[in-house]
Amino acid sequence: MKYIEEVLNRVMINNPGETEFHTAVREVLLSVEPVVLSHEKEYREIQLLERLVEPERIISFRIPWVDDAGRLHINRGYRVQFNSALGPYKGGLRFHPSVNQSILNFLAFEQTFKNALTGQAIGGGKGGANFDPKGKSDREIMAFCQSFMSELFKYIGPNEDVPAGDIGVGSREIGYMYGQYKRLTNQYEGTLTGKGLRYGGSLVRTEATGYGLVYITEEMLNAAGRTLKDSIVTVSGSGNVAIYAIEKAAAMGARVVTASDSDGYVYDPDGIKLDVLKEIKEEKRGRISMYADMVPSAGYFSGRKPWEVGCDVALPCAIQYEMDLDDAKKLVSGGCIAVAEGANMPVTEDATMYLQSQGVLFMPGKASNAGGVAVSALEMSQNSMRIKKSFEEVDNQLQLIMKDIWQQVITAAHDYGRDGNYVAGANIAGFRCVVKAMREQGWV
Ligand code: NDP
Ligand code: 2IT
Repeated sequence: MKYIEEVLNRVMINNPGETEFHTAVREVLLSVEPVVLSHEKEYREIQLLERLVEPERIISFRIPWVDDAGRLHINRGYRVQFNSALGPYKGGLRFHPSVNQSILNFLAFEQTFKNALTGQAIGGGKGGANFDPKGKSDREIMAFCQSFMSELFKYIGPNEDVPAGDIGVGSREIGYMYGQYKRLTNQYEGTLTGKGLRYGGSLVRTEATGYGLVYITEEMLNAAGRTLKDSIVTVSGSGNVAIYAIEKAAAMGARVVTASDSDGYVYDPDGIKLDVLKEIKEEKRGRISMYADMVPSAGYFSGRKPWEVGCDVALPCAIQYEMDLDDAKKLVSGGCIAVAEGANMPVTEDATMYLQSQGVLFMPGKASNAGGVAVSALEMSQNSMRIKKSFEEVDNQLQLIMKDIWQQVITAAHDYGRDGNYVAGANIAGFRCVVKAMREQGWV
């Protein structure tokens, strides 16, 4: 049996039922096959793939908290410290009812290669809880964040593990967790990123994932003789990534016609009005359906996804597996020429293969959404140096990082005879970087 198949089997046996994790490992290992084949003997001897797919540490803990009616609730919290070959564990915290070991293993595994692509000194990690922030009062969110941090603080630190936001965790939650971390440790240090601008946060961190996604999408389009200018763009989600992807795409001359949440999507043929979207989502914490109530040109489609709307470019920015094969077929018949993942693994495996087979340009999340964690790393270095960089400086660095990722992706794809396959390019480039560091650091 081939080495890769042996390792994949081992992952399935050691992590039963963890389908999201299995899928993520399979995608990476299959696309780095040419690299593995040329080093198979050495990798086997040092158990390189076996070590690569085994998280360095998994922490899980109980989170008791009291709601506004005085009732006690128990949730489960996690931190997966997957790989520290390139730096302290780095990655977001997700608060969502779907959170479980499989989803966090998949996200932390992906994060390891994404972080490598940024060129920054950060290893891979991810955490969170199966807590549903929807409908919770501000006090309940604070109580939950404080209880979560009362366990997590034991395992994190500026040179150890630096969490940030993800689904359900934005600046409010990071603020509450930072306050509790500081109270427990008596240290004012850069242990979380995405902090408020007056207490160690970096300019551009809020915008970074969405902006970075648009920067690399433009690179990919330009290489094919196209541009975002005058393109029709569909976006899913209406959270942090979606909002700033819409903002930057519109600034670059695209017309972004959709936004969504887990209840449905809005279609605004005149282009999504960002001030209205921000008011609904950032201030009122409301539902996307409110957009259609506030904007006469818009329609709301309950229980549906935006991929049925004809577009040039689609940017899925919500959650894993939100675009399946049927959606991909609709996109192709609607004229879509490019898909770039803002979310982590929003496009299913079969949908990805279909899009690629139809000649649709496809950029995987570990390359296209790396701008967020890249600016998190810039926040870490600003905290260490006790300096604050200007918006322009950080934005310029972000643009350079996204250009560099694009170059790494196309170069790796070319070197291994996979020109145009950006999934292979991103996986190979990230893999080579992590594996080189692991080899040089010995059997740990
Ligand atoms: P937010 O919590 O800010 O927003 C998430 C959005 O996705 C919400 O609009 C949410 O709607 C929607 N959503 C959730 N589940 C579904 C679903 N089943 N169908 C349709 N929409 C859904 O999260 P972020 O914007 O931070 O994260 C979005 C994605 O981007 C995630 O995959 C995350 O891992 C990834 N990412 C985030 C980064 C960051 O810096 N924040 C960096 C890199 C990647 P609802 O309110 O209904 O739940
Ligand atoms: O998926 C991701 O890259 C994030 N949620 C951001 C992680 C970070 O540490 O900024």
